[in-house]
Amino acid sequence: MTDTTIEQATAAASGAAATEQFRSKQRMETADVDIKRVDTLVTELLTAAHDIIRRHKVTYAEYDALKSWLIQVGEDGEWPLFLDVWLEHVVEEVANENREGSKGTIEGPYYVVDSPRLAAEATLPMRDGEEGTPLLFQGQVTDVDGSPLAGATIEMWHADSDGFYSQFAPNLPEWNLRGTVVADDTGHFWIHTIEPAPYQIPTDGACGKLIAAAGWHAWRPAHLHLKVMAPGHQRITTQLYFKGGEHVADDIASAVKPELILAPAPAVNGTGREVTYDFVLDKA
Ligand code: MBD
Ligand code: FE
Repeated sequence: MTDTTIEQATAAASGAAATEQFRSKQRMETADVDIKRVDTLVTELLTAAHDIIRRHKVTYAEYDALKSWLIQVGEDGEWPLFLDVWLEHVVEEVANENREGSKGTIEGPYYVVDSPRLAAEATLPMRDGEEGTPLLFQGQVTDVDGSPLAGATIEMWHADSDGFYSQFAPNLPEWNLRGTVVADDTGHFWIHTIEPAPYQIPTDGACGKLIAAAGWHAWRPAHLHLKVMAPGHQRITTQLYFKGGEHVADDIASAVKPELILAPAPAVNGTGREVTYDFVLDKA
């Protein structure tokens, strides 16, 4: 544990960075949602809230607690965190329900576009002596017919061994544990990194306050984030977890699927562990 990093990492700082990232990469279609859809969706959402208020006889004290909490979510910049932890998993489920290829899961708030491009066999950018068990993550990208996808790209980003993401916590190199690996002519890749730690939602912000107030836990299991793409194919956004890891069975973000759990073995060459995982992309 690096104490200075923990002392200086605040909910408001990572929230502000996540809000900034979201604005810069906003999916274009969000700009123009059909008027009928807005009417239907917002009316149904409000009607559901009205039903809950009546059914549970919500008091003014509870209404005011909600109001001040919502204000704090905005002030802490925690809307990306809140939405990605508690809603995104269902959006992802609906978006990808007809996919035949590899499973995906949520993107979360900490993706950054344009990470450094790396060769098919590469080590993610990391500090000298980066803490954590070395991990070789290797595999092949194919289409649903099994044809190799030459030149596919595998973007990987993940937390360090303290559970911190570069660009969202202080004192980390800009691209620490982030890279875009270009697969070889047969779609193969070999990514050397370290195993991340579980991620704890900041306890000092609005989301942490909700978790404490509701008596929940604040943890996501250790995970690798990935985006895999190839020309003419649908991009997969996914995460991979580690068998037997803490909170694999009770992820606060509900983003674990059985197909996404890795079981690394001791490395054949060198130290640490290694695992093979292949990606199957649907045609676009
Ligand atoms: C994360 O690291 C993450 O992946 C998600 C989905 C939400 C919060 C933190
Ligand atoms: Fe994450």
